[in-house]
Amino acid sequence: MITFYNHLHAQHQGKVEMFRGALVPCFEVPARADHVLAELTHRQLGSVRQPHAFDDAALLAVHSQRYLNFLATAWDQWVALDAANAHKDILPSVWPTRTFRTDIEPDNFAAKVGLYSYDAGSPFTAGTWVAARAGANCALSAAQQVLSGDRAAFALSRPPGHHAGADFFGGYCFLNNAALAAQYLRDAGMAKVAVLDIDYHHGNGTQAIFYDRPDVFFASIHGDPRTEYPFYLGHADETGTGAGEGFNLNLPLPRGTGFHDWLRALDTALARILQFGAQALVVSLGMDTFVGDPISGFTLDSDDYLRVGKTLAALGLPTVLVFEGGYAVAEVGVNAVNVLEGFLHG
Ligand code: OKP
Ligand code: ZN
Repeated sequence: MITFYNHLHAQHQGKVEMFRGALVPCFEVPARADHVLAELTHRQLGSVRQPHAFDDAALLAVHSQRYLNFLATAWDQWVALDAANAHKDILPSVWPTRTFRTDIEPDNFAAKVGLYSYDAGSPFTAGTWVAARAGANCALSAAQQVLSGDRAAFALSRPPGHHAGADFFGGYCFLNNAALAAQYLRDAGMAKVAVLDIDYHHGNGTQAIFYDRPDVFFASIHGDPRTEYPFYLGHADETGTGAGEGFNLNLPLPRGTGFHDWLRALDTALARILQFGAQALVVSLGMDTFVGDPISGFTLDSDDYLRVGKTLAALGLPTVLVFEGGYAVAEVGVNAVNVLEGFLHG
């Protein structure tokens, strides 16, 4: 299996995120991807390549023009406010909630940041745009590889993507890599594509992007949003809207859920994906379901990921795997590569 590795990922390196009234060190750190790359290389699970370049049209197929303009210019706007800002990350502090307008982009920079975001935990840094863009290219390259006939491909990138919507960032995510891959497969002529999100956190961005569409089925297994981030989306009664009604499946599970119950949810999701008639599968591969994850609440262990990979492969679909969360840094490499090994040799 070919891996497209985001060689520019370390340019996105947030310093702090807001947590309980204090700025604490970021959980989403460059070492995460380094560990996966090291384990992949060690176990020789296929070649590692740099992503191909894609033009803006591939991004515009998912994201809005004004959001992409903002991402591309945010850092320069920030430093133009005050040269000393070059040493600090951008973090939002004001947002348009219910009753506010979002159709007018404010001139004020802080107001712009808030318009395009939804939490104070996702620092935007000097290299965020460059890194996120190269990451999107990894997902698109993996999709292209599968279109050319490969059974599967892996996009090894950070920052992650599944919380990013068409026009907002949040949850450490800026460009929705999985959605970009799925849309790329659609635009290349695959009529039905499924996105399966097995990160601990609900993929609210991906769900929102495809919520009114019958051509991309979205299924997600995640911590119950009543207690788990992103809190405001991911309930079982969200089944799609309009033409997309019936093409969204949420399987929230309580904090503390173990592999047995998690695997039953996976079987449910995979059965629905088969019933849908998907021609290709995009997996949002979050490794934060691991028992040792510092910000999550499921209890999968490292060996369980071999079985996860084997189960995904049994679906028999061309598969794009996209790296998402996973914050037990020392173990994230073994866990992610176990999924790949289970997929290939399970
Ligand atoms: C991103 B992905 C921890 C706060 C958690 C956001 C979590 C984003 C997870 N102090 N903040 O889905 O792994
Ligand atoms: Zn997550």
